Amino acid sequence: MLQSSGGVISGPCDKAQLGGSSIITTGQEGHVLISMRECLSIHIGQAGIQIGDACWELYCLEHGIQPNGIVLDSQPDQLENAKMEHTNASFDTFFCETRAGKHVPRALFVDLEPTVIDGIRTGQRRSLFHPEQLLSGKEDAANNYARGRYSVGSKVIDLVLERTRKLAKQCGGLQGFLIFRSFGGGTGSGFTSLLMERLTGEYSRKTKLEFSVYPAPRISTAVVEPYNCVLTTHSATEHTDCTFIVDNEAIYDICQRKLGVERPSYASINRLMVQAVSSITASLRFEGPLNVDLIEFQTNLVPYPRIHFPMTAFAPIVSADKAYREQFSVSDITTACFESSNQLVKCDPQLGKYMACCLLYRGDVVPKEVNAAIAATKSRHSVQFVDWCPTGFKVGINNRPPTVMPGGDLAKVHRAVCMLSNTTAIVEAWARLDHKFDLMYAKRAFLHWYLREGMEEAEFLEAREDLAALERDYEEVGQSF
Ligand SMILES: Nc1nc2c(ncn2[C@@H]2O[C@H](COP(=O)(O)OP(=O)(O)OP(=O)(O)O)[C@@H](O)[C@H]2O)c(=O)[nH]1
Ligand SMILES: [Mg+2]
Repeated sequence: MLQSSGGVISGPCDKAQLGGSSIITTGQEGHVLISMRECLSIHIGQAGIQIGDACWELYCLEHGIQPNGIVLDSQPDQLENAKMEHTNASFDTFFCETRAGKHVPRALFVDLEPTVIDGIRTGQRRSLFHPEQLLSGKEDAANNYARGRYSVGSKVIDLVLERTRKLAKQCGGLQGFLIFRSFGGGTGSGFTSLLMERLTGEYSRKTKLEFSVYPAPRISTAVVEPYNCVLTTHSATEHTDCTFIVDNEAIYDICQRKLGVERPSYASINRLMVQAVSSITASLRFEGPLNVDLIEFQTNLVPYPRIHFPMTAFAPIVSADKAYREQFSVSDITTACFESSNQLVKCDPQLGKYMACCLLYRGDVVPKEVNAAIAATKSRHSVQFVDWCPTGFKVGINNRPPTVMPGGDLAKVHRAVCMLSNTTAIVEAWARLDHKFDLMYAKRAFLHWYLREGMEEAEFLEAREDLAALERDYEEVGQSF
């Protein structure tokens, strides 16, 4: 375990200024000593759990950890990443090592019903987790926020908190929580809202970041998803520091158009999503050039507490059969991030203004090329920043190229980038949802299901007003002086 008092940086480390962007680089043998900053991942409901499964599959591949939790260092040729990670314990932020040398994810899987978690219990990574990390109840929330939060959810919340405490106790310096869920499911929306409130009560100083699946009409399973989404956004917004929205519709289209998957399954969608999740969390799991911890993301991306929904884009997205024909330069992948076809949320960035931009590169990338790519981007008219914000790009480089999952749709590439940008364009996603909410609510359609579980109509009105205020907040930050 790398431990030092207060996060001392030692070793050959230089900080290069790139016209408004800062890059910290470390020499090949250099060490950036950090105090232990563990992250707990909580995967809630079907979407949260299935994305979680893909996520831990990828993390294990990246760190050379086998599905049984043992590091693959006895056969270093088998996995190139295992070799790289051999002397590197940074992934202890995400994995807890037992005395027997097994690496157990610092994660909790929670669902109100058993079938999805049973898939993990019997799946390929069944021995990766301790049984206490996989928590399921008997009946789900039936797509109903009120059941997830009040009637059904309230019966399991104490057990979930108890298991969370147990995991938190295994941490030397818990940094925060990463929450994975859908906005539209009853458990994902309702139970998550309840949990976030309780986590704030118990861990008020810890960061909470969310990866939340935005409902897509083509893929969504219930007509009431806009209700659930508005209700959970209202109640969870003040308990979340940053929410990365992943839009199933956007990713479905990417899988079809760019990866040639005719009818993308959740597995295909999740595999693409977790590449972005992996890039976002890479600096927390790998020792190296730029250690952007959760707080640093937040500081750069969130100018006001409520304006905390960055847009994610990823490049290159290229299918496995094109692996050896196409290679992409730093300039190519940087440019691609500003195109809507590489965004994980459906909205038009040209209609909005940027407040912040983080570029997280992986693989064969040098600062000079990044500098040139950013300069070219800034000169383009289509990329507009708000008046009050310097056009600063925060850049991170992780020298390890992205890892592809066996049997996945993505090609192995030498370099990739994930862009996190706070743009006013994302308000489009809220407006779309609010409109759908209004259509149903005008007729009070499906409301009785919620009232029957003890909710009051006032909560609907309050939530909808809050979302209207959020739309106005975004308009305001985009206005010129
Ligand atoms: N990306 C992705 N989306 C999913 C997945 N599973 C479900 N969804 C989406 O999530 C929403 C439904 O929520 P679920 O996560 O299934 O619901 P839940 O949280 O289990 O809640 P209940 O089943 O109502 O108790 C829909 O918009 C689905 O399209 C998945 O594996 N990946
Ligand atoms: Mg479910």
